[in-house]
Amino acid sequence: MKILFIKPPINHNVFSVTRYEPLEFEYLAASVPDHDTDIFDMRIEKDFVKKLESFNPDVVGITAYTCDVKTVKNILKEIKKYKSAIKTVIGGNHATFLPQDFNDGFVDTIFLGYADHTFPKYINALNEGADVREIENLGLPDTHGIFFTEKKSIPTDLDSLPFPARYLIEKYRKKYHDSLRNKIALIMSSRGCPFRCTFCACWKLMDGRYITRKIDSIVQELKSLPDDIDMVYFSDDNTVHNIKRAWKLAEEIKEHKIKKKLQMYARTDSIVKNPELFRSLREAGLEYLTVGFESFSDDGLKKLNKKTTVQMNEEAIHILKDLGIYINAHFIVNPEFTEKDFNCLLHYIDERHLFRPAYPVLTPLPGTRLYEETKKDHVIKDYDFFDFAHSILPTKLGRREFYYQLARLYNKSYSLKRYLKNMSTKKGLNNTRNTDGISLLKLILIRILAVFLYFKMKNAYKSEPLFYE
Ligand code: B12
Ligand code: SF4
Repeated sequence: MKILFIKPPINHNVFSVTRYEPLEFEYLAASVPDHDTDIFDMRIEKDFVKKLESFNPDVVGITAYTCDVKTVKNILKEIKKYKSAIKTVIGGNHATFLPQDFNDGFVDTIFLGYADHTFPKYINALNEGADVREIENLGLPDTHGIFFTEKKSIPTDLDSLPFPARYLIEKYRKKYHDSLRNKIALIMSSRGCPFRCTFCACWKLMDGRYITRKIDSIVQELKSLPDDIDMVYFSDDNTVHNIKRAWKLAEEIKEHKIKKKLQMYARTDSIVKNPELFRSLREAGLEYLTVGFESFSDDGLKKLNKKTTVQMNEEAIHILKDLGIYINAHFIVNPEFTEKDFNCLLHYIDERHLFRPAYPVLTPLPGTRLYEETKKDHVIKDYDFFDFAHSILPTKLGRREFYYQLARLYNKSYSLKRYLKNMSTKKGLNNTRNTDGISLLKLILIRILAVFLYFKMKNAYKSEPLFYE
């Protein structure tokens, strides 16, 4: 069978200076080696109808974050208009938690959860004319609604999965990069998370379990990456949860002399309890660590069920700064913020010399406890705005004031004045440690973009489909 995977274009609201490889499709393509597969990345190329004409697929698979749902539904409609015989299939986070959103006559099959085992079963069933209703974890839309096949736990053996079919994205390889334009590859080393944060549904995808790949297999995959890849991004929910394993990973990477810059996710409790592990990971190449600090107050952390404390966050910052690991610091902006809260957050990051902060607005993503608890209060229903820059929930401040404060927060965080101040403070293992790896040239570029972004964010209330004041 001929299978085409389509990565949708980036949502027009999302500001993104990065573009990462579509790992989900590389895994799915690898799961059906006997079939003819291709990937079409609409973040790079636009004309998918031309691709349909030239490739002539039997099956088209699409993925969708919540903020992409509207765009993806339009693409699916166009595909069916072009040729209704093409089987259209959808998967990913949104489809898993709100499959009913795809019951619109343009989708043949909805995949629920990780599909490494169900996708090949499905393709083989189609190929052989067998009944797909025998396959677990599918939603099959029909005129009466969606027929759900048996729900089964996702297999936990990640080592039996074939390596991602990276040869399919060779044509795009030069276009995948991080915000500093490092050529980047993604690697999945674990899945799931044992924590239960209220704003996150990632843990649900693995039914609350944390499963990992064997270190040998990760090392083999790292070794198989093209030489010109500068940076490897661990696309896990919680890369450093299993400490013993993380030690082994660091040791093996060093032993095998793998010279790539690494980027991972970690929680502050893992950092504080294991500073020496992070030294070892640093020696193995860990350059950027994404850390969900989430809040500057214990009360805020408690409400999010993060199970960390401000004290822990504080210690983690010191450890990482001392080790010279750049911190991608995430802080959630709560719609209940007052002007004082915005100021406290700014003060917090300033005092701690955090120079790569991101401020996602608390967003009730489908599948989260937050979504269930707030469903009736959403002031925006349009999925295009589930972009972490708009507030789906009512804001305590007026909408105009809320976005002004958010724009100001970003503007001040990345100001030239802060940069120069941080440059002149104590230097550790790394000369630019207090600017978290951002060079002056990079900052100037950020500042140019920031002018545009500042006004976009400040005026976000004007473009909202529903707002009140
Ligand atoms: C790495 C990552 C990124 C990377 C890029 C990933 C990429 N390929 O482009 C970066 C950091 C750039 C990123 C950006 C964003 N991300 Co992100 N990201 C992740 C993370 C941590 C891992 C994703 C991954 O690579 N997994 C490994 C692959 C192999 O698994 P997978 O994608 O889940 O695919 C499997 C199944 O879902 C299923 N499947 C998926 N699609 C399809 C399609 C078909 C046809 C089928 C059959 C099956 C199928 O089968 C696959 C194989 O088993 C997830 C967390 C998570 N647990 O999902 C968040 C996550 C997906 N991201 C999320 C979001 C919101 C974003 C942003 C929109 C945030 C923002 N506002 O900037 C941006 C989007 C930018 C863009 N459009 O490119 C949310 C999505 C939630 C939602 N309901 O929408 C998640 C779940 C995190 C969260 N906050 O909860 N992200
Ligand atoms: S936010 Fe992070 S720590 Fe919390 S449940 Fe999600 S992946 Fe786990």
